[in-house]
Amino acid sequence: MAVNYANYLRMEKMPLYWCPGCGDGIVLRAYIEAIDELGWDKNDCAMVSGIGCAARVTGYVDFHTLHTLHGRAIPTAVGVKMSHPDKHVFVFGGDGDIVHIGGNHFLHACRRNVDITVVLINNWIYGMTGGQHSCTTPSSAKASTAPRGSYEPTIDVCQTAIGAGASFVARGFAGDPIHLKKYIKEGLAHHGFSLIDVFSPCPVNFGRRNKLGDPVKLMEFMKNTLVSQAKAKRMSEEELEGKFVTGILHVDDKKPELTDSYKELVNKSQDSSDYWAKYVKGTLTDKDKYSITREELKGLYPYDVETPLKEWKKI
Ligand SMILES: Cc1ncc(C[n+]2csc(CCOP(=O)(O)OP(=O)(O)O)c2C)c(N)n1
Ligand code: SF4
Ligand SMILES: [Mg+2]
Repeated sequence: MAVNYANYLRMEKMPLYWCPGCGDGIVLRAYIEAIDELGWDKNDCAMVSGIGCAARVTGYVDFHTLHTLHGRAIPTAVGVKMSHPDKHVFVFGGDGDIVHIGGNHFLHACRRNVDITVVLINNWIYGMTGGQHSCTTPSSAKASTAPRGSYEPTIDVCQTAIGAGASFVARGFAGDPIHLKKYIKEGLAHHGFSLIDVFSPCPVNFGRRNKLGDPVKLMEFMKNTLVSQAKAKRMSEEELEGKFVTGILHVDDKKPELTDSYKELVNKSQDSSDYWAKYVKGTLTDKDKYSITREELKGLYPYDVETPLKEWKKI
């Protein structure tokens, strides 16, 4: 059945801010189609973004949305998910936002395996602010902060995510929206931290400065940096140098998910009658406080500094 895109968009906010030839709209379309195929109620969905061209998306989609600070979309989304574990929570953002300034938060969300989906629009540049280089800018490509070409090595976002503990990692391309939709859909359905790294052109602040021609030529240029998993298997390490592999690169269904682990901890605490359980439930009496043992105090210290410190003197 045809997708009713208007159902997922705030039509009163149109036209979109993005430049002609920008990949952001293609990624958004694939995203909406993935949600539509999953049949999720948009009122059960929350999208969080930071700042940047890609991050502008939270103004346009008709989910619950939060347009936060540059680099801070992920921790905000983690907070939303921890307090609403039954809802679908996702992050949309650029390479600068998610992995450059936001790199620290990115690593810890991967490690914690919290059930959010991050769609990273990787256009190799800080688009919104005029083309400064980011950690994904290809070596020797020009940027406003690298007029003679960047001399820094680049980061492979997917390998970084896998190394940090993400349980679903895929790479797609705005020039291949059919596969992109599939990766996004599988990432959304996955229970755990999912990342979809999407190579997407910024003809204005990357293509133009690097004299790559019109948006179609930039698409072709990006495509030539990508290889499918099947093809990569037949290539040597030397041939793979400077290439990025597309497809679903990693899935781990066994790793515990953070909101589940937290729920388990809360349930255990609720069932118990020890000092900490009473503290959490607010049923701690003065008698409990005065009878705390040194061993219990040691166990509690990292969580509750004030009360045990006061009680320490009374033991
Ligand atoms: C703390 C902070 N530092 C810097 C900025 C300025 N700033 C806004 S967007 C942006 C870069 C965005 O690049 P990216 O995340 O790759 O998104 P794109 O515009 O390429 O989609 C920067 C540096 C800011 N808003 N806040
Ligand atoms: S500056 Fe680049 S990333 Fe931003 S809207 Fe224009 S083409 Fe897209
Ligand atoms: Mg960018």
